[in-house]
Amino acid sequence: MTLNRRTFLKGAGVGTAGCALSGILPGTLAAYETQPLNGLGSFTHSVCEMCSTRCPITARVVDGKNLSILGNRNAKSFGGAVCARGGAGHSQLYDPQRLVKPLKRVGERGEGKWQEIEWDEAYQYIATKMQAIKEQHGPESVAFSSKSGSLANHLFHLAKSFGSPNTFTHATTCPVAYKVAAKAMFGGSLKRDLSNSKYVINFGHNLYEGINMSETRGLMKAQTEGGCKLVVFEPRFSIVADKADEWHAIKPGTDVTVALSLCHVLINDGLYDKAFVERYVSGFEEFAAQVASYTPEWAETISDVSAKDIRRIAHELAAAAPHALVDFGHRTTFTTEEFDMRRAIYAVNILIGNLECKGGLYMAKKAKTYNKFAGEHATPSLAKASVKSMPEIQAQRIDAVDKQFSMLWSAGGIYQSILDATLESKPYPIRGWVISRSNPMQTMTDRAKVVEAMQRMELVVCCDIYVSETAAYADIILPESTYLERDEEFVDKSGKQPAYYVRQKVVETIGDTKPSWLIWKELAQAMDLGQYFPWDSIETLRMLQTKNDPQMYKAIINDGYVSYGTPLLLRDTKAVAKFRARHPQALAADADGSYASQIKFKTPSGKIELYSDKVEQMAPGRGMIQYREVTLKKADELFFIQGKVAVHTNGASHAVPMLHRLMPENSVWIHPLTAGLLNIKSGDRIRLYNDTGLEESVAQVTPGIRPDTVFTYMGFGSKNKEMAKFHGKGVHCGNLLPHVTSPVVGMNLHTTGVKLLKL
Ligand SMILES: Nc1nc2c(c(=O)[nH]1)N[C@H]1C(S)=C(S)[C@@H](COP(=O)(O)OP(=O)(O)OC[C@H]3O[C@@H](n4cnc5c(=O)[nH]c(N)nc54)[C@H](O)[C@@H]3O)O[C@H]1N2
Ligand SMILES: Nc1nc2c(c(=O)[nH]1)N[C@H]1C(S)=C(S)[C@@H](COP(=O)(O)OP(=O)(O)OC[C@H]3O[C@@H](n4cnc5c(=O)[nH]c(N)nc54)[C@H](O)[C@@H]3O)O[C@H]1N2
Ligand code: SF4
Ligand SMILES: [Mo]
Repeated sequence: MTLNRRTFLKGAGVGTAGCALSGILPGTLAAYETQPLNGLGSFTHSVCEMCSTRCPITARVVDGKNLSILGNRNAKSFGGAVCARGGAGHSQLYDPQRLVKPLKRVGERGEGKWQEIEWDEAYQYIATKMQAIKEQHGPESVAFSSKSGSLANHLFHLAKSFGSPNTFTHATTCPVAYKVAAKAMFGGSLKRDLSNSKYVINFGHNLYEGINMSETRGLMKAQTEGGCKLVVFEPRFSIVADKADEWHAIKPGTDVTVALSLCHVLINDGLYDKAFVERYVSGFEEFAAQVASYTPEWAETISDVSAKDIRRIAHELAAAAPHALVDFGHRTTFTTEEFDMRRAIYAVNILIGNLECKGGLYMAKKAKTYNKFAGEHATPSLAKASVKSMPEIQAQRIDAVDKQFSMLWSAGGIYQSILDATLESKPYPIRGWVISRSNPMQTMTDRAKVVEAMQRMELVVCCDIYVSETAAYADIILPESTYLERDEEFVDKSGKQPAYYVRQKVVETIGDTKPSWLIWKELAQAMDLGQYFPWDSIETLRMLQTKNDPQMYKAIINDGYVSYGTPLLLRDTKAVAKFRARHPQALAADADGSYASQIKFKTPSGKIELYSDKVEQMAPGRGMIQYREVTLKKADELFFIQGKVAVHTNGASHAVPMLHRLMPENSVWIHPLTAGLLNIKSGDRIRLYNDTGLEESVAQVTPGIRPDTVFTYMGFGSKNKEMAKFHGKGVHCGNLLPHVTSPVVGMNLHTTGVKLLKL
């Protein structure tokens, strides 16, 4: 039997009666046959989605079947490689547990009783419920959430068409603090030139496990080829710590003291880049006065990092400047004071003047900026396919209750405010929740609250590729085609030079699944909102995007990833010389051969702001960076911290057969001293508990962690019985973390206290 759309559709027609959990779940791929592989095959360029890093890939297909996945060689910084998860894409594609048919809940929420239904029935059901909520409570009572990325825009477009302002990405559970901090100080986001750095200070950026192919390879290249020194502050001996020149077992949540004391030494010992500060920075005097008391000796008392080491590291960093950087991290949920933690990190970078230098921090050069410098239309840009006369939305967002958060709404909103709104009517209840490519039951905090909020809703819709823990509580599950089965729009991937890439269908769609852009369009049509979705296909959207340049369309389709021009760092005279040689009409360089005089910041003062009036007005008392004590645990508890593991993605990949075999469960890292006191040995079953919840797993006794801290890889312990393979295996971190919203950046908090018990 051939594995094609026709046979799947045929197969999907059978067994549509409601059934409980018994072996094979309706709507999954389990019942379908596969066939042996032969032949050489063809290659398709596309984009990985095994995690949200979304690396450019090239997939090999034989007889219509995806065999293997490599990195797209046209994207140089990715080195033609993928990580273990990226290489396991076909294992997800052909996983028998994958969804291939819409499901309707026929039991209680979370009971696990499902019935396969047709798409039209699913749309009708959702549309009727959404209309009823809209009429009774207003469209704002429906929230829409999705992991950020191109497909989020389609869901959010549906939200706007429907009239709801309540759209959320995962941002407050992941990166938003470093983004808001950069916005406050530089007026926009920054990138790091890891591969050219000679000295990197890393505060828990887990790049050799929490993988981003380009950055991970960048750091590897710097260390192995460029002689870069890597200094790591981490409460545990992570792989990055293992590969570092120095590992300092910092106390969780105290990194800000070390960053601030680095600033203290740079200023006090006259090591900072005075010319840079004079030219680009405002608020230096106030900042210098602020850090005067933040000595390394002070930092040592809080962080357990030796003052002598901090002084030495500050001197080494200054000696390597400007080809050096302090990494601002990725997941920024270690404390409730992440805003100042990330601002303190940027402050060190500012003091060593690494902006727009090789090995430092830089701003992305999108087509508009690049062409301005080039003095010609050197690079085509993508147009936006916008729709005129969208409905006007009157209602306020549920998270727009306090102006201290006003820098983050455009960055995705406060995701967990759905809990406050639904459970406490703050400021009004959410009654319907449309979720796509997001698993808050596992990845937001306080699982019990997420369950309670979902139980209170009149409608929960989940679009996923598996019955995720969240989908298990939905009324309707909409099965999206996996990334290897769908076409998407062109995406801007610019870094030091403009670049674009595209996701293209690698194999024919399996089963009765659809890409989410089509799902949201068809749902809109079911609610008579079709006029807001005038495009009929992804091809139309791509053509609208590239309407000014058909060549660009062809280039991206053919190569999968296309970069234009030459890398541009504005204060790197070699890069500027190369750029000017390439573009004869380019702007004249400064006397020193750089474009230093052209650097602009979109802050109120037009400078880099160490002190921010805007922040002071938004959140009184917070204009200046400062240390604030935070309490993350009770005195008799241990710090509980988490991180990514190289072979899994958050809570998403645990069913994928190849990855499941590599790591089916997480264990809990415990220091021998702590374990000894509790009579715990490696392999013992243990309980972790606190005021929020209780979890059980296996102990792993290791000196690679502080005695006051326990660690586990996140994403395990899923409690939905549909996924029998990993149900209940390991610690469910979200079940131990309290529901918290941090000031200014609105972040979730992923560090808390736990007690241990040997079982
Ligand atoms: N305790 C704790 N919590 C955390 C973290 C932590 O370290 N500790 N990390 C945080 C971080 S950094 C992040 S980014 C978030 C991640 O939070 P989420 O984005 O919620 O988590 P994921 O597990 O990455 O993916 C969400 C869902 O997407 C589904 N999915 C995968 N591919 C597709 C697709 O092509 N289409 C559709 N529709 N669905 C798909 C998966 O099956 C999964 O159910 O979690 C945060 N939560
Ligand atoms: N393999 C894999 N790769 C991924 C992902 C994945 O799920 N799996 N997810 C992607 C996503 S969504 C993201 S956001 C990135 C995440 O990228 P990172 O943020 O780099 O990764 P994490 O592992 O979440 O966490 C950070 C590290 O911080 C340490 N840590 C915890 N508390 C503290 C503290 O107070 N101070 C210090 N200094 N360190 C602390 C943890 O031990 C952990 O090693 O990875 C991306 N890449
Ligand atoms: S880091 Fe790995 S899983 Fe994530 S997008 Fe890249 S190749 Fe895929
Ligand atoms: Mo993340």
